[in-house]
Amino acid sequence: MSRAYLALGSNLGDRLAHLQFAVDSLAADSAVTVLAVSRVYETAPVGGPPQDAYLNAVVAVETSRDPHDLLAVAQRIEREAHRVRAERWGPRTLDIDLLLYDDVRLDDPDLTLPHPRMNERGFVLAPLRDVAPALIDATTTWEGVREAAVTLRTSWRNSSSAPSP
Ligand code: A4P
Ligand code: MG
Repeated sequence: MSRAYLALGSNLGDRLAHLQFAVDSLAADSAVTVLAVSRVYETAPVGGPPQDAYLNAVVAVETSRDPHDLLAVAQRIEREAHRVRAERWGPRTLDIDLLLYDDVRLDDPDLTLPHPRMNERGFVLAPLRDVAPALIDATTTWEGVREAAVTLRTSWRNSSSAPSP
């Protein structure tokens, strides 16, 4: 079993519903157990064209899938959320990035680990700190990142650690 951290982002449509869909879909995968879900942050867009604010969160999982397989699951969930890839860093219903996977370092064309831009991005580091406080300095603050007044539910229904009904 491996431990991985995934970043969720949405700035189109019902942003919270898209993040919730991502958490529920990850939990529904029989090879993925959701261990923790961060708070939700409302964040100013970084890069790309002028666009609306994002909601961002991070999910910690345990998984028997290898990194490429986990990325494939993330991309399937993005497609199910009707994500349209129009332009890089453009607005999206749902973005799911793989931040960390154990101590794996990878530089494949389709998968870089750790995520190459995570350390410069408050919208990733603030929620990552919620679920992995040992990784990030407790005193750091980031401009354009604020806690949103909403939370994500954790669905254990279909995960392998689901309590018996
Ligand atoms: N890829 C390589 N490594 C990874 C990885 N570790 N995790 C490849 C996920 N994907 C990885 O991604 C492009 C390609 O990256 C994929 O084909 C995959 O094989 P994409 O999701 O199709 O496109 P993208 O998300 O537009 O590009 P990218 O480079 O992932 O953008 P970022 O860096 O994710 O930035 N501002 C705020 N406030 N909040 C946000 O969430 N997100 C972005 C997107 C920009 N600004 C933002 C936010
Ligand atoms: Mg992405």
